[in-house]
Amino acid sequence: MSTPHIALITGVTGQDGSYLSEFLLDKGYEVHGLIRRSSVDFRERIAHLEGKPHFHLHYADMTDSMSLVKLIGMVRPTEIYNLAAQSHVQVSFDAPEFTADVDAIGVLRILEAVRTNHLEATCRIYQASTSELYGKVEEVPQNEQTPFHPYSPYAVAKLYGYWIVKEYREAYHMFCCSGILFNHESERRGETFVTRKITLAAARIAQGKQDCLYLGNLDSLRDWGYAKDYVECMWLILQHDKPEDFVIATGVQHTVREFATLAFRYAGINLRWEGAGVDEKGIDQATGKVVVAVSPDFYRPTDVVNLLGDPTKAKNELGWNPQSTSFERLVEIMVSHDVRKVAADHVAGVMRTNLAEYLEKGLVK
Ligand code: NAP
Ligand code: G4F
Repeated sequence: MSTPHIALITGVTGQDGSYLSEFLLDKGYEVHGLIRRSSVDFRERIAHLEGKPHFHLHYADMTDSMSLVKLIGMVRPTEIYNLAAQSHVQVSFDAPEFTADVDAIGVLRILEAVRTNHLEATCRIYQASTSELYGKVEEVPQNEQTPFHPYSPYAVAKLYGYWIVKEYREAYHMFCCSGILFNHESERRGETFVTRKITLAAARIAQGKQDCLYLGNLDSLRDWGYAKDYVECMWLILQHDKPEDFVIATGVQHTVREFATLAFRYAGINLRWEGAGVDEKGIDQATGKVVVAVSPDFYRPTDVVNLLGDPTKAKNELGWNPQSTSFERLVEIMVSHDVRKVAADHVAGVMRTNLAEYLEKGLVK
């Protein structure tokens, strides 16, 4: 009988954790997810998986070593996907210590929990690393050899995670790897990341439920891919014959302004841009109304403005296709989802959280 595939996913309730759970269940894995205690039991992204016989959830926390040691000892995973993180860059300026605890020391806790349970030889570990490591970029595009220059408390914490994984690989011969993933988005993306903030606002504005969308740096360039495509790569990295780090990206770059222009177009609004800097406005060509404006509240103390990944290594060595979902298709998927969601919320008379209003007033970053 072949060895059973047992995966432990930290961050299972997040965007990537939910897609990865689906992907691994389809492959026949026994999937265990780490969840943390919260005052509201709201696990929207994985609700459809709960109750499935091969899907199990366990309470623990990335800031609590003992809970991790116990959980890993009980599950005895053959693969760990460490996706848990305080993943919002702007929030990391407000909560830098918590970000470091989860995103840096949390990685160390996972590695040590594997060693404590003597699973080094049987458990492969994937670490959710990030293009934010390139930060104030030293070259464009960025590949596995590009020097790092982290440019936020989040990126500095993630840099520790990257290096400690490399250290444990060399010191203890563990199969642990970092996927250096560029931005990947979806209809499950958190609502305060720029893409989802835009697609939800475009849907609401088109349906008369919001007047204006406030954004920060419109010139920022990102290499945006589809999250569903990226979780396949996490798995491929752990199936590779040797433990290595990989850049995962599409190799195509767009500005925040371009994303907004396309999202509004898919929602039925053609934008014209006028002005510059904080005075720039996106105007609905049909009505002349300002529907996008800039608010300095969304500027960051230091911002990463030129991310473009070179996925050649992943393409050649893992056989991964970086272009399976185009930028245009990604925006279309997100907008059409949010147009339906906003309409359904209205029909059902659902009182949404005040997030939309807060976002509009610039009270939530
Ligand atoms: P996400 O949606 O923000 O999900 C983060 C997950 O981490 C959630 O499940 C969250 O749980 C969990 N978490 C946070 N603090 C925790 C703690 N103390 N203990 C246990 N769990 C905790 O993030 P994502 O977009 O799926 O990204 C997944 C990973 O990839 C993250 O590490 C992120 O930094 C990294 N990454 C993401 C991208 C991207 O573009 N999406 C790119 C590169 C790297 P709750 O639901 O309880 O909050
Ligand atoms: O959507 P963002 O908040 O994503 P960011 O900072 O690139 O981080 C995401 O991707 C990383 C991979 O590179 C992950 F590691 C990380 O966990 C996260 O998933 O912002 C994208 C860009 C930034 O330059 C930001 O300044 O959009 C700019 N932006 C402009 N207006 C805005 C806004 N970002 C947000 N969140 N909200 C705005 O109103």
